[in-house]
Amino acid sequence: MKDGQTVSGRVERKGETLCGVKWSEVPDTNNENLFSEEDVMKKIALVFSLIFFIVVIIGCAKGYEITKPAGEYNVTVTLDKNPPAAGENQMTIVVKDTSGNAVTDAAINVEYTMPAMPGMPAMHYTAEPMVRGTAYHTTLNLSMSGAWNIAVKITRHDKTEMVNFNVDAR
Ligand SMILES: [Cu+2]
Repeated sequence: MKDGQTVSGRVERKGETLCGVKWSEVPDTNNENLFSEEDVMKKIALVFSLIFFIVVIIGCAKGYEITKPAGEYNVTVTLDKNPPAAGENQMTIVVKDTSGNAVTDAAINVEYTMPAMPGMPAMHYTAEPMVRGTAYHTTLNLSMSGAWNIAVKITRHDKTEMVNFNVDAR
């Protein structure tokens, strides 16, 4: 079968990749009974649920991720939900020095704020991630959906650097 050829509603896209997963890794469900209408419907449903499943896995595994420089550091922040959600979000912070080595002896402070909105005062929370392995971990509890500013302050050797970013919580 050639790329792009359609068989009973199923488009073959072998070799194409989505976030590193090859379409050809979707199990081939073709067999001799391809042309029974009921079987075709079942196969289409199976293929679509497999694709959906793979996309969901990729989405969950990736989460939200942002990398920014802060002074001499390169900081990667990940949240387990993408988009971040109202409620608890697991946050991981990796701080790398100019040589690319993980920095594990910094004191990290996270401030997350939502500016005042009509009928709602500004909200301000802090978290203090703890180091485990080569990353710092904490939980952000976003009290409502909407735009949040997240500031990650990295203090080490009496010097503080900061990374700032915005998320739109759902
Ligand atoms: Cu608000």
